[in-house]
Amino acid sequence: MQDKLYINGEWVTPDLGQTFPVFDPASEAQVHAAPAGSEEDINHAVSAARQAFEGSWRQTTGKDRAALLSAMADELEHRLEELARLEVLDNGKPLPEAVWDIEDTVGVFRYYAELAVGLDDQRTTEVALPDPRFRSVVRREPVGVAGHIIPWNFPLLMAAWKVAPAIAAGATMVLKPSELTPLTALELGKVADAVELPPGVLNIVTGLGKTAGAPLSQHPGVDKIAFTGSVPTGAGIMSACSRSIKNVSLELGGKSAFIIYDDADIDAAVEWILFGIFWNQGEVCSATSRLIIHEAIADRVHDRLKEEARKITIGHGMDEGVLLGPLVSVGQYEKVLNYIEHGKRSGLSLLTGGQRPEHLEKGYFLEPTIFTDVPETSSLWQEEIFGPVLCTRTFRDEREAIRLANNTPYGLAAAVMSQDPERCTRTANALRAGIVWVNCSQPTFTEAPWGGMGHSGIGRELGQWGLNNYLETKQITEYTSRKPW
Ligand code: TXE
Repeated sequence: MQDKLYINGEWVTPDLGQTFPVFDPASEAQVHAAPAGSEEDINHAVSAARQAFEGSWRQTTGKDRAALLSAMADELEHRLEELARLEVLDNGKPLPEAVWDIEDTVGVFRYYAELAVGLDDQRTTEVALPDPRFRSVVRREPVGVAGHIIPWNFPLLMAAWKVAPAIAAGATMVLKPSELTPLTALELGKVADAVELPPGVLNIVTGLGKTAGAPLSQHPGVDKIAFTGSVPTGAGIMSACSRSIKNVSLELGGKSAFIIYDDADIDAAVEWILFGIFWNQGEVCSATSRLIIHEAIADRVHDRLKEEARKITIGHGMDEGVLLGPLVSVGQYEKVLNYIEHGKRSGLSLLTGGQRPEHLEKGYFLEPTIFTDVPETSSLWQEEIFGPVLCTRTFRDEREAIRLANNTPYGLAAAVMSQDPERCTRTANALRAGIVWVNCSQPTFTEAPWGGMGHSGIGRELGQWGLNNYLETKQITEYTSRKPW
């Protein structure tokens, strides 16, 4: 495990020599003292990124950067098992899910390697003008120095969603991982070393939000901030970015709805519903945490959900067969428990769960929890809980289902299930969400845009959209006529 920051291609001790503790959420034991970067370290990292950006990195072709991205993908793939285990130790998630994360991370690096090659051909495109005396071309140039502030629910994958497209575009960057899960992000520094990524292109400063994240978002030498995390922190970052008019993209929380119509295949729906809320402990921004069920099938769906939720194996992420690990931290555990207690105190009907599993005395474990008939005004219905807690309500007709689904400030994702394709399309078109899943929930493809509306954020990651986050658009217009203007 790394105990130094990665700045300008070197492993350096934090300026103040401080550390912060990293815990295994399954045992509650401290497993590492990670380097705590401060404003001075951020300044150092931003200057290294600026110097790299102004230097030979600027002259690299997409093909050059693609070779580096592919080499990073190979290196990550080579260390897949080790990185997945580190992710389990740090975040708590079950090992098979950590393996998916690292496989996806490898895929993201490979995908942006392809897009980087394509960029060489598309760097300059012609614009058709109505006046033949002029010729105009559009050049796509790297944004400059990017700041990446990322969360703890998919530690390495969230880093990859930002780092890979930024490298593809030719930007340089400072990555600030979450203080709850800094371990795998620091390993990216080792990957950069192994493939000889030029110094300063990727800098990694671990540390706390206030003392490392805030100086990064406020730094006037940073051209772009890409953030994934909570709404309040995102709002603060946006306001910090406004001071030096930085380009900003935000992927914030969600309270995504899952609508199930009366003609849906109930067995298939139950599987997707459980996966949509309980994978990764429900610590997923797109978790379909509000279930909106047609009243005619509500009893059947509830019975099946209760039966299946109780079969979910809870335990240490490294144990065979475990599907639900601990929540990431004591803070997150208390937050989720407070919502559950509030639900119980306010008389909500608890279908299943709602407490620590009896067989687990230590660790931030919780049973899969389902509240039914939750009022629209309840904080459990309106606010992001970010844990294994599902809230359900019934509806009578399509209009009511859509109104219920759209009635929160968020707009990240939504799911709809029905065997009627027209109804699915009508519903998908009417939902205010950046991602709509039809007859499924949660599948995420590197090629497709990811991001939300309303309080769920600004901009899109992944696919071509993710690359665009790190590109500026410049028009060059030339007067080509010999006649005087
Ligand atoms: O988030 P923060 P937290 C939601 C989820 C969760 C809640 C709180 O509901 O319960 O947020 O989690 C950095 N300037 N999501 O407290 O604070 C911080 O160090 C700059 C949804 O962990 O948003 C970390 O690197 N940076 C989400 C990152 O911001 C600051 C995933 C995220 O932390 C900062 C995670 C500051 N002032 C939580 N303060 C999703 N959209 O997937 C903190 N940070």
